Order: sequence, then C-alpha cells, then structure tokens
Amino acid sequence: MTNGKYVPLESYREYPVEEMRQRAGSFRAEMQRRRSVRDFSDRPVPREIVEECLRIAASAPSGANMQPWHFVAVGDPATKERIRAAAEKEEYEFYHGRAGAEWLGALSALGTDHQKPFLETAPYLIVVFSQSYGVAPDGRQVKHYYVRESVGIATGLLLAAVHHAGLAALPYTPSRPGFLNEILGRPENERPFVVLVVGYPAAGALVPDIQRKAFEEIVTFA
Ligand code: IYR
Repeated sequence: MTNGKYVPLESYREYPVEEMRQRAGSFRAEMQRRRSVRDFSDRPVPREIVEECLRIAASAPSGANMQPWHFVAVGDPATKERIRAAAEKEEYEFYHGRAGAEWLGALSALGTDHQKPFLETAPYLIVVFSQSYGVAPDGRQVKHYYVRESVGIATGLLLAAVHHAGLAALPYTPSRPGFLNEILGRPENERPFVVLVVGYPAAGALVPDIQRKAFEEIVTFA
C-alpha cells in the first residue's frame, strides 16, 4: 500500500443489518430462479440491454487489473449460422467418439446432443474470449495473470446480469472452439472461454429435472 495512487472509496454503501438481510435474501431468491435454457425464442432483444450486461461484466475484478477478456456480441444471422454449422460439426465428433462413455454418461441427464439450433434461434451469442497475454500499442506482449479466474468471474457477472435483466441464457462451451477465432476474426492471443447464448425462452421451454447439491455438502464454516 505504498506506491500506488489512491482515491477515496466513494461508491461503497453500508446498509443496516435488517436491510442487508432483506437484500441478500431477495437476491438469493432472484438468482435461484435462474436456469440454463436450451430452447430459445427468436424474439429480438434490444441491443442496449446486452450492452448494459456487458458493462457489468467489464466491472469484474481481474489479476493485476489486466482485464484479460474480449466479448463479441453476435447478432448477425449469417454469422450465427456459420457458428452453428462449425459447432455442430465439432459436436458431432464429440458425441460420436471423442467424448467417451464416462463423459456421455455425465451428460445424459441434460439430454444434449450434437444439434445446437439455439445458436441460430437466440438473438445474441456473446462469445467470451480470454486473452492469454495482452498486446501493447507498440506491439509488445503484456503479461496477464490469473486469466481463467478473472474471465470466470466476469462471465459469472455477465450471467447474473442477463438473468437480472429478465432474459434467459445458456453458457455453451463448444467442443474444440478454435473455429470461433476464425469466424469472428479474433487474434492469436485470444481463446474462446464460453459462448453465452442470450434471449427469451421459447414458449413452453423445458429444462432438465436436476437438483443442486445440498447446502451443507458444499459449504463449511471454519
Ligand atoms: N459441448 C457439448 C458437450 C457438453 C459438455 C458439458 I461438461 C456440458 O455441461 C454440456 C454439454 C455440448 O454443448 O453439447
């Protein structure tokens, strides 16, 4: 705490404990309504909503504040079509050999297969890229730190923001996702981290009948 330049923390707000309890509880209830959706409507979503959510993602903390991410919000139907075609080709190989029996067994409750119609139906695909290093204006490489942790946090905020806005999302992790660099023209220092499929759920959308682990199983106070 000696060398950096500091400014007063003006944005922090303290709430009375009762209000804190109420806020924590209502946010919990709100977040517990979130489900991953695979059946999307083609109903358009205003671009400014997606922009707001991306600004929230961009507020995430990151290793040495390097912000090692880039987000591509794909709304163009022709680009979505190319992404779907390339993704389904890779997924076909995944589901017909590459995955192996154990992985396919773990996925069976989700009922997924190589077909990814949502990549065309949903109005937006937010492709989150992680940057393994940065590139300074003079072309020199800039080291990035804790890249996966940082991009994971940003993606979590993005997912929460999309849900909070009243939209549905699917964090889709394509098998062998290198085609996303090609289609979206992203540079060599960037790797696709996840595709957040965003839109309204289709009327009558179904979700897998699965449960969260018990709280006691996943939490220890020490
Ligand atoms: N990428 C494939 C397989 C898949 C893998 C995991 I781990 C999932 O939680 C869900 C699917 C697909 O999206 O179908």
